[in-house]
Amino acid sequence: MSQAAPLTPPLRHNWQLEEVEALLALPFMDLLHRAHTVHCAHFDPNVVQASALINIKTGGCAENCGYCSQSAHHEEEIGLQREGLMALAEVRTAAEAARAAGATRFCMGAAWRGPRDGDLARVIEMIQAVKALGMEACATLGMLDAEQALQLKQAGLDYYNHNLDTSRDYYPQVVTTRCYEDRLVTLGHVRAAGINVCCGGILGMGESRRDRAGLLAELANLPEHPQSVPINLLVAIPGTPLGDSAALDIFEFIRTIAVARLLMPSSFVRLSAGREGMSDEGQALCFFAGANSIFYGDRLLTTSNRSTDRDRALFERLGLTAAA
Ligand code: SAM
Ligand code: DTB
Ligand code: SF4
Repeated sequence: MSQAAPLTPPLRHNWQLEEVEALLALPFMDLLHRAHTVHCAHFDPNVVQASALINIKTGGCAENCGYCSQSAHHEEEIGLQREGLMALAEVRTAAEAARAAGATRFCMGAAWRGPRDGDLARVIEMIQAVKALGMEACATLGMLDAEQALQLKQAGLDYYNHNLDTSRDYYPQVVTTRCYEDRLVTLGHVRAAGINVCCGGILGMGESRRDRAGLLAELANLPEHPQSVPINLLVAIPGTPLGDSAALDIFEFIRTIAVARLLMPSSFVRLSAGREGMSDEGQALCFFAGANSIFYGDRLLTTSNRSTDRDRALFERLGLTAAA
């Protein structure tokens, strides 16, 4: 007698590019059905985790990421005002407001290639302040060495965000001041320090479906699946090298969310940047396909996010609740 397939098969770390491409190419309804089934086996599909985001240091970054408004390389085209590291009291006030609005995690982003030691000491105070409010703390500060990752862990940091952004092949089209391996090395330090990894990418940068498959395979084939997988839709910022990118078909975006759910069934998949321009129906399909986390609050880093009022209304209409 043949045995029924287990509902939650063991997590895989050996995905072949062709397998992932085949999943992306499934008929849309089949793909969503499969992804939703896997989602329900691992999570309550009506609960969405909400993270607030704050930019604690703005602009003047040494890296040349083509999507980013904060790179010093395209500063003149954008005209973004540089701002130094935010004061501790201001960060604490923002975290209190985010908690009052319903966010459970507070994510602090800094436009650095990596933190200097003096910077890190100040970020550590911010992490401690966020933790003292009873919130989870997340930071995204660029590249870390092993010692810096350990210091952040000791400070109580719950998550470190460090995205692979796209496939290994397409990466040099997006950024040339660092390489894929640099990202993987930092991710290794974060993992070794025992901090949860938040790692995903950006869609809609002119990459092919094969590149999207490549990104998902890289993420799923890491030694551990990232605990959190942010899938950003490019916010095309005028003046950035990718500011004129053609909009990605929303169904292609939803397919990628669904395949992220299939490959990394027990990870949180975050429907990240780009929600402001997305329809309610598009977002509802993302949640159905397995997205179960969002950035919540009126701002992302340098651009606006969908308003909390609109998010509350959408949750109400869909019967979704924010994770406590
Ligand atoms: N400097 C750090 C780094 O690059 O890791 C942390 C901040 S950086 C802005 C965090 C992430 O935001 C990037 O890795 C990228 O995936 C995402 N991001 C930045 N600009 C974006 C944009 N215009 N649209 C979508 N995602 C974006
Ligand atoms: C992530 O994956 N997306 C967030 C967060 N991690 C730090 C950033 C989105 C930035 C969107 C463009 C901006 O506001 O500058
Ligand atoms: Fe700097 Fe991060 Fe922006 Fe790249 S994405 S330019 S590393 S702030």
